[in-house]
Amino acid sequence: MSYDNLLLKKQDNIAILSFNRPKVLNALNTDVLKELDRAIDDIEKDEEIYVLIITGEGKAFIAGADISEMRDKTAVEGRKFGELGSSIFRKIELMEKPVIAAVNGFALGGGCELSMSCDIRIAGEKAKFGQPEVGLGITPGFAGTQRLARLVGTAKAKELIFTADIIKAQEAKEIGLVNKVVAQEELISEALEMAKKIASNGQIAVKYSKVAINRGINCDLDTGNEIEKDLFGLCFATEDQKEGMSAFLEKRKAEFKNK
Ligand code: CO8
Repeated sequence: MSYDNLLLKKQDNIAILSFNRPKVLNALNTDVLKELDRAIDDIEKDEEIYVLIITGEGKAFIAGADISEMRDKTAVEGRKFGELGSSIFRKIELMEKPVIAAVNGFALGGGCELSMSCDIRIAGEKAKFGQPEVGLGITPGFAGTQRLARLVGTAKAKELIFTADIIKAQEAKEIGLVNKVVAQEELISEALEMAKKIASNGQIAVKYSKVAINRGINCDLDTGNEIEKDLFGLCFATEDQKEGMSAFLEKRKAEFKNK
């Protein structure tokens, strides 16, 4: 697992993946996106990793797709680039493992879009969010129109996208774009604390809960309830369910084996 533009650290059952092109504020070009795709596959396959944290080196999380690469693209190339980013971000959203974005600085354009494909966003107090694409003469292209509208509602998404406004972490929290805002120097420790809490639970149950939410949110309530009931029932086929409930009744800490 070695990468040119990414750093991957593992501790306990948690992986921290950092974008590492600080000179260009971690802008996403084709090479970085392809490497990200490979890293996500590597992390998903690694059974020792339960939770993934994504962050950026330097003052930015990601300041967007790489404008110097995009400027001269044709329509066909532009669409292909959009497809590449969108498919990788969808892969992140559908990972079996929970993903936390630890947003350390600028999360603009493709950076905001990447953060929205993660399950949870924790922002440092200096983080800034926005979809400034219309100022460059393009629409958001890595599913920003879709995920922002689903997260904050169509009216706020339209305001942010049409004005290209960049908002501070606290406002991002107020509109429901981020889960919490923490002191800048405590960002990674706060993300790790949440990741450890998630990692201490039954991982099959965490995975099924993620599937139920992701699938159910795109269905009517009755279909969503059916999905939940099936996954709830399946939990009773796991050793973790017996262990979790026995531990409660025996007043001890559960030792999950993720089986
Ligand atoms: N692409 C390429 N280079 C970038 C980018 C970027 N997105 N952002 C910053 N950089 C580079 C700068 O050019 C600069 O390079 P150099 O030192 O060689 O001049 C370096 O990073 C440092 O940046 P600044 O000097 O500008 O740093 P500041 O602190 O003054 O400003 C900002 C920080 C406000 C973040 C500023 O850099 C900025 O506005 N960046 C661009 C933000 C932006 O518009 N992002 C959206 C890009 S479009 C996009 O993401 C669309 C995604 C979907 C595409 C689908 C296509 C089909």
